[in-house]
Amino acid sequence: MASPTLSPPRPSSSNGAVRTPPRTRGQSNGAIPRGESDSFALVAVVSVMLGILVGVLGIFAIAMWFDARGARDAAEQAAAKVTPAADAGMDHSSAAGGLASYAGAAPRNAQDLAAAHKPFSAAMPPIPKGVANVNLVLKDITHEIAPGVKYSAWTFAGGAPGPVIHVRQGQMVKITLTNGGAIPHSIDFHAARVAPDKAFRDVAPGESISYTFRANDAGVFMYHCGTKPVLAHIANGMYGAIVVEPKAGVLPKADKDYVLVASEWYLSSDGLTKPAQYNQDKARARQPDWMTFNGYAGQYVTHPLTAKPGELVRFWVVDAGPSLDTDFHVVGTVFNTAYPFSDMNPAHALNNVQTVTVPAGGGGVFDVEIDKPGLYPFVSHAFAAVDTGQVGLLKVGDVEGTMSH
Ligand SMILES: [Cu+2]
Repeated sequence: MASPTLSPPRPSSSNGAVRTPPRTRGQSNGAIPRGESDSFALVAVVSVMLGILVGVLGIFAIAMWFDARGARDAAEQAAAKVTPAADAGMDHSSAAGGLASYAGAAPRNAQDLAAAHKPFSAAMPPIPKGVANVNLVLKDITHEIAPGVKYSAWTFAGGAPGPVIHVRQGQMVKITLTNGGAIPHSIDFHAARVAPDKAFRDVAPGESISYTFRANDAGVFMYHCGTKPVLAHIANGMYGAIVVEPKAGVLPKADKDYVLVASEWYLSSDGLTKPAQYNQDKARARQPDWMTFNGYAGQYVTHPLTAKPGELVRFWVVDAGPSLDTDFHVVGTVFNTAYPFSDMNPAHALNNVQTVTVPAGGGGVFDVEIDKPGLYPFVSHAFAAVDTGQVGLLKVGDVEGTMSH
């Protein structure tokens, strides 16, 4: 946990001290002439008075330092008081201002760890038949967000993001959330038109909630925990995507469908030796340490998504936030078709555009067809996001090597 460095005031004696002139040695056998003896007396008096002054100032300085410490302690205690007792897994010590960045922290064997990491599957799962039964068990886990960087997360079904859900427009969806965590949680589906005070209500640890909705709105939607403080629950990993595929024939058939969930991570420590926790100050200041697609920095750089030349690749992108937008862009090409805000009406689509914003809490769908074999980075073109991990590669054709951006 980062605590502010309060350096005590420098002792007043270290600056502004008056130097006494170097004592001149008596030239004749140690006897001091009268005039000189007077001036030595004066210097002695001034020195004593300065000594007293320095002492008094020193006492003041120490008193002020204790005062500052007392004020800081009081602020921390006050911050602790407004923190709900149920906030296990959060670090509030940063209430005194810990915005130190742990972006890019990595162990020596980071490359090996990245290679050994099993990437979150971006491939679209099949559509279940009949009612889509979605059973999510919430678990508190240690989640790796970058090579060797661990985080104490709260996750739907054991991962951040939670599982990708795929249904067809008009299909019934039955959600069941079982709370296997330590504090209350809930589940809010953006694809649902339901009374949130009932369907999205808090579930106590050990209990379950169930509700159904008909997925009449096509697109890619966020789901997330909506328990207060929502900022913390989303930042701790409680989100995922549901794809509501438009009715057959509305969209051209894609050869590859990939789902990406963008998110930010706000860390209390570098997470290398022990799992980091949520840092409230950074989350409020929107200063993430890491940003990811599907919960792990740069995982599709090491393990690229693939396509053959000329295939239609469709990206279904949700930005889980909690607070920053994703400016989706594929380097080296132009979106043939973009469905901003995941409005899937083809008449509203954009053609031949370079970068499209996916807002926090929203979605967007992007079609690309790439003829030339190569490695095409996909990014949030707000480049601080790339710098902190929100980048992957689409490998078109059978090409070698890698490319980082
Ligand atoms: Cu929650």
